[in-house]
Amino acid sequence: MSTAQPLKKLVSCVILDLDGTLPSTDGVITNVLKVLLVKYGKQWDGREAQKIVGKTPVEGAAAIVKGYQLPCTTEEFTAEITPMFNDQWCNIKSHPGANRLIKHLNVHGVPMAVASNSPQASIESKISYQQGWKESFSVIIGGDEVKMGKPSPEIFLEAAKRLNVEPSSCLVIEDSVPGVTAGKAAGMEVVAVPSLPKQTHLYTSADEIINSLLDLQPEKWGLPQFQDWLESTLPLEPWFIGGPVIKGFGRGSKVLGIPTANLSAEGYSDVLSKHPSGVYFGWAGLSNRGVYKMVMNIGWNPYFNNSEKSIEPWLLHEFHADFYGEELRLVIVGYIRPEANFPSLESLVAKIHDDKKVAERALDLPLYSKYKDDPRLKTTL
Ligand code: ADP
Ligand code: RBF
Ligand code: MG
Repeated sequence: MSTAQPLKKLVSCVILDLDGTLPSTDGVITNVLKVLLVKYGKQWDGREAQKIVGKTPVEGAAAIVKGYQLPCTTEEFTAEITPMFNDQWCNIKSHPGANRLIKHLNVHGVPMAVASNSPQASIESKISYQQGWKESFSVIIGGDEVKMGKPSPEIFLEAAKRLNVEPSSCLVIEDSVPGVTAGKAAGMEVVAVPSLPKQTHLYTSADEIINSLLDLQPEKWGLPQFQDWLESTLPLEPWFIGGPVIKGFGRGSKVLGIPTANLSAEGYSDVLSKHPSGVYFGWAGLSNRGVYKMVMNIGWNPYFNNSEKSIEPWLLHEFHADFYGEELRLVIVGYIRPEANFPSLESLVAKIHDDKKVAERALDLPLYSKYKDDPRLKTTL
């Protein structure tokens, strides 16, 4: 974004955590745990995720063995699950904004390191599936190369040493609480990108908490600013979703004066876990009607504190009827801002109207308007 930001502290290097920060390993880890736990007659309970995020593999395994009271030792469990993970690293996807960040820092010659609690071999394997990553890191350091993993600062101090810089010149980017603790203990600047939703209160020791890598502003740390924002929007690799409009909470038009169509979250668990909550925009195709400009929210609507992540597009056209059950198709072309909590209904409504203006204007730019004619917006009649 072009607005000047107060400088936090100058750094010269960036140390990145791997799992959950650059690639979203959570999906793969969850899938493997689900399969393995069934063999033990147990069922994966998502809440256990908190016990493994940011931990060393042994700590994670110990937490699962104990939490599910498995009739095996941590070592046996680790031996069983490790090959299952290894088979899955090829399926991990990079987080939105990860490639953009790595490319940006690389182009500007900012030295980068990866410091992960995972063993070196597994880091190498995970990174090898992501194009252009390996060459971009001057240092790659695994949990098996230090005495103590995060939350001990050791791994970050070792990374700084290998980068040949003072710890205070390093910016750490981390998704986990142990990682943030480790970074602060190392005397580094830390940006947290929490991978667990609604847990920001656990990350207060970080110097900044951001919702996703898309929201990182390197210039706050004296690093080169991203140049890809365009009229308050960030162009994204477009993605498509579609399905019948389902009933939501009935409060969009009634409480906010802003109707939002709801897409079933059930059908989109993959899409929802892949895309950070936030305000996006693009084009909407409604069966038998046409194609319209669209601005939408993905997230938990903190103002209403929803328990489920939802997709709520607002078609920027005067409709005077419900279209529940009708087929809605979306092409999402850009990002506007992270989802936020608002002190009042008026401020939330005002912000959503700002988003509308930003989206309407941006969608006239050739970069975005070209997707209006995408055949995927037209439903088969
Ligand atoms: P709910 O929370 O149940 O979705 P809302 O009060 O938000 O209820 O109303 C949304 C419904 O209104 C949508 O499901 C859709 O059928 C209809 N609707 C009418 N105009 C629009 C619009 N411009 N954008 C999105 N939905 C609209
Ligand atoms: N809800 C929030 O709590 N925080 C937000 O930042 C937010 N941004 C929104 C942006 C747009 C463009 C739209 C259409 C909705 C947004 N909402 C947000 C969700 C809004 O509260 C939602 O439409 C209502 O919950 C109605 O279901
Ligand atoms: Mg709605």
